[in-house]
Amino acid sequence: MLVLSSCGKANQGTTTGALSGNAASKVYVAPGQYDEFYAFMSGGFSGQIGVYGLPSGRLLKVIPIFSVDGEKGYGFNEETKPLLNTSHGFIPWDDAHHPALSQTNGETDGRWIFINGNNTPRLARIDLSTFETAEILEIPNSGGNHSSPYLTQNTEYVVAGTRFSVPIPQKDVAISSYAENFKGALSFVKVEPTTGHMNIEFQVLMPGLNFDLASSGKGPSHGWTFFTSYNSEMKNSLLEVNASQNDKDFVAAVNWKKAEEYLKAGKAKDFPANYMHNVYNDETHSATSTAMKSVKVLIPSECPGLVYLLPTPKSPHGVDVDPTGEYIVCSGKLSADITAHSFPKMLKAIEDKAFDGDISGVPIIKFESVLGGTVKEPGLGPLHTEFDGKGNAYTSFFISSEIVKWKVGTWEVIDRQPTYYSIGHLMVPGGNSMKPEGKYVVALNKITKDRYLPTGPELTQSAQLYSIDGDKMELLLDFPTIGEPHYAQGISAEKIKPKSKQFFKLSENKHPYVTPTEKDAKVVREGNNVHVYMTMIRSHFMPDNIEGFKVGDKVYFHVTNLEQDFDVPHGFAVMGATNAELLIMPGQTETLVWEPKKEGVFPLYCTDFCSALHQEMQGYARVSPAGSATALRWWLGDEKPVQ
Ligand code: K7E
Ligand code: CUA
Repeated sequence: MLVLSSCGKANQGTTTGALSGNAASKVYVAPGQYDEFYAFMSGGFSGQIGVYGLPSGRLLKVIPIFSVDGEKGYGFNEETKPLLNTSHGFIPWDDAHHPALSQTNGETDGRWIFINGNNTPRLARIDLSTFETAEILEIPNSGGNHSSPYLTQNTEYVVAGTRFSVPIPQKDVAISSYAENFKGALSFVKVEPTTGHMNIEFQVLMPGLNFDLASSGKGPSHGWTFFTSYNSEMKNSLLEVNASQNDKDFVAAVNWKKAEEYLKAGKAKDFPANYMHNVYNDETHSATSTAMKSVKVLIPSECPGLVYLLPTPKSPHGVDVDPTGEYIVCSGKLSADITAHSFPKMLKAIEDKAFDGDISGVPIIKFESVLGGTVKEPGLGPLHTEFDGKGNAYTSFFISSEIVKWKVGTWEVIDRQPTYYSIGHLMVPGGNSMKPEGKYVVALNKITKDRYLPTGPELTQSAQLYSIDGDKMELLLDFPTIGEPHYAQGISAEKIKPKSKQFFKLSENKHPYVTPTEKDAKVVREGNNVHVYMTMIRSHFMPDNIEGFKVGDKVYFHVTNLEQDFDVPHGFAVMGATNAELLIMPGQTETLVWEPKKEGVFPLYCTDFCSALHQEMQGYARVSPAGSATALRWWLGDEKPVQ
C-alpha cells in the first residue's frame, strides 16, 4: 500500500549542484525590461490569484476573488461586497484551485481568466483588461466545486463538477442513506461570447461519485468533457480506505453537444435551486447580486448517449486531453502507471456497444475497448499532465516528487527531474490548450522544507521553473508564491499587455453617487444616513473638513478619483472605520461606510503615496453627540464653509 506523503528529503547540496552555470542568465530580466509570460497561479486557501512574470518569478499583482482584501478594499467597499453574496449570505473566503484562461479555437486569447471556489461552490471570471473580478456565480446542487472550470475550446462552457455528492435537492436525510439519496451534479455554465456573462445552462445528475478533475475535448473530441471520479464504492466514511477498494474508478465522458439537443427537445427538468449570480459593472463601478431560483437538469437514464463511464485504474486524480484531442490522459494517484484513453476508440466502443453494465443507466465502456496506451511505471503518485505542443507530455508525481517527461503515442519516458518537494500541479504556458507555447514548465510544490529561510512553523509555498527547450528539463529558479498554488496558467505577455486598461474615463462613470467635478462635491443628510459626495485629486479631498456628523449616523463616503492618468490611484481611510481602506483607480467611484461610535474629531487621509504632497492629502470629520444641534457643513478649500 502506498503512503501518500512527501519524501521530503533535505538535500540542498545536490540541487544547487544540479544548476548549470548559465541558469541565472536564463531567468534574469534586466531592470526596466518585461517578462515574456504572465503566470496566473491559484492561491488555494487564500482564495486569490497571484500574477507573476516568467521567467523572473516576480510577483506583479494579487487579484482578490473569493477572499476579502483590505489592501484593495475588495469585499469591504459597498461596490464589491455583492460579489461575495451567496445563498448562505456574505462569504468573505473560499478555496480557489484551478485558473483557466479563456480560449478561442483552442488557443488562449487573454480576455478572461476563470477560477473555481471549492468550499461554497462558486465560479469566478476575472477581466484581464482590468485584472479585477468581474463576476461570481454560485453553483447549486454541488458540494466542493473541484473539477472546474476546465473550459471548452471556444469558451462555450466552463464546467463545474461536484467533489462531494449531496442530496439533490438538498434535504435533511441520514448520512448513511448516501448510496440512495446522494447524487453528483456536473454543471455546464454557458459563457456569453462578448460580455463573458455566465449562466448555468444545464446540470447532469450523476450517481453519488466524487468528481475530482476535468478536461474538455479539443479538435476531434470538441463537444465532450471528461471528469475523473473516485469513490465508485460510494462510501461516506473513512474514504482513505473505503474508497480505495475497487481496482478501477471512472472517468465520466459527457457529450455536451448531445446535451444541447436534449435541452432543445425539452428533455430537461426544472429543479428548484437557490444560488446567487453576482456581476460587476465597469460603468457603474459596482456589482449587483441576483437570486436565482431554478436549474435545468438532465437525467442520464432518460438521455441515451449523454454520458459514458470509462474505467480508469486506481482512484484517478488529474485528467488531461492532449493538444491533438485524441488522448485522455488519466493519473491514478495510487497507480504506478499513467493510463491514456483513446477518443477514437471510445467512439468505436460506443458504436459497438462494448459495454460492461451500467450505473444508474450510465453505460460503462469496456476498459480494453477504450484504452489508448499506458506509460509503464514512470514514477509514484501521478497527479497532473501538461503538454508542450511537440508531442511531449509532462506529468507531476507527488509521491516520488518529480516531473516525468514522456512521449504521447509511444508512451516512453524521456526524462525526469526532481522537484523540491512534493509537486501537485504543473504548468506549461498554454499546456492545456491546442497550442501550447512551451519553453517552460513550472512545478507547483506542496512542501518547501529547507528551500527557504524559515519563517516560523509555516514556510512559504513555492514554485520551480524549468526550461523545456532542450531534450532534458533544466531547473532554473525557485520562487515563493502566495497561498497554496494548485493549478496555474501561463500566457505570452503580448496577448494581454496591449489591452491592459490604464484608467477609467470619468466621462463614462455612471456610478449613482459619482462626483464628476470638485464643484459637485457636497454632503447630504437623509435621516441618519449621511452621503458624502467627495472627490480626490493630487493632493487634496473635496470636501476635506466636514462637521455635523452624529453618533448613530451611517456615513457613506462616496469618493471619486478625478485623475485621468495611468498609475495614480488614491487611497481613503478614516479613523475608527470597522472595514478597510478604499483604493480608488483614476475615474472610479468607491464607497466606504463609517458608523462613528464616539464624539470627537477624526482624521481622514490618503493611504497611497501619490505626490510630493501626499502627506498633505488629509481632512477631518467632526462627530457630535446623538441629538446635538451641530449644523452639517463642509469646506471646499475655502475659509467659508458650505452649509
Ligand atoms: Cu491536484 Cu485541487 Cu487540482 Cu491541488 S488539486 S494538486
Ligand atoms: Cu492621494 Cu496620497
